[in-house]
Amino acid sequence: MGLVLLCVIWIITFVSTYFFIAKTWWFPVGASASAAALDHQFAVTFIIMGIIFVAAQLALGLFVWRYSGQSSSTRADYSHGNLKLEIIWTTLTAILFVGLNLMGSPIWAAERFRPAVDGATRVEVTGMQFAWYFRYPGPDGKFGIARPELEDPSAGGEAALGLDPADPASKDDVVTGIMEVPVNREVEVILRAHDVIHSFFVPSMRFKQDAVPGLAIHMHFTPIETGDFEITCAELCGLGHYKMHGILRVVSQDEFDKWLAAREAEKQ
Ligand SMILES: [Cu+2]
Repeated sequence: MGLVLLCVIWIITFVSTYFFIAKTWWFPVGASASAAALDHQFAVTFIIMGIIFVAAQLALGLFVWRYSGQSSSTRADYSHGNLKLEIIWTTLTAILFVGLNLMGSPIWAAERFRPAVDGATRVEVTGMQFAWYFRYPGPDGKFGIARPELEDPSAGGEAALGLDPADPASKDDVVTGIMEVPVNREVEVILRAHDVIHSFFVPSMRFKQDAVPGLAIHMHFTPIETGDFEITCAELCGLGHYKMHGILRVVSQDEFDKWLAAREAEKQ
């Protein structure tokens, strides 16, 4: 019986480890400036944790097998544990977790605590059951005032965001259903939520942040590849959560300027 259990434990360990090593279900190719550093941090964490996981499972299988043959008449020893061992593994675990956190925190913090550079493309992203809306400030560079009492999600577009038509700064604001940005230029994302908590997730950009009602969360990333990338909502936000996705289209600066000018012209 012990040998059977050992085989089962080891087979589960090796099969599950294989899928991670073979990268069977893995990230899409990283298309932002911070993707390489994030992937490296992820790989380091995974390798360290993988080694510990495999070692622990191998030992578990061995112990199951080694001590399974004892007859039930053998008197069991009571062990109070080993204080020295407990101190050692608790310390090692603490060093590992705090160490990994310290290694990763500069990458994490850079997208949040450093303000976006001057000249970044500013896009206000609003999560709403069950769609994403993107707002650009227009030629004046200023977002118009949006009033909660004017928000009308069923109307879509500008009305959904509650743009105040009386505010001159809102006249040139452009609201779109896809997020278009120029390549190789920082994108400042201003995240808002209309109703419940959503999570703005762009796997290819390695970019993920909750959108919280009542907050305007500023973050930034720099796309380094052109193309269409999927945006999903990574926070269960209601019945239509599964269909809450969008497109991030990264294009050349020229193409972006033309696209934005065309949206601006449509408004007039
Ligand atoms: Cu959502």
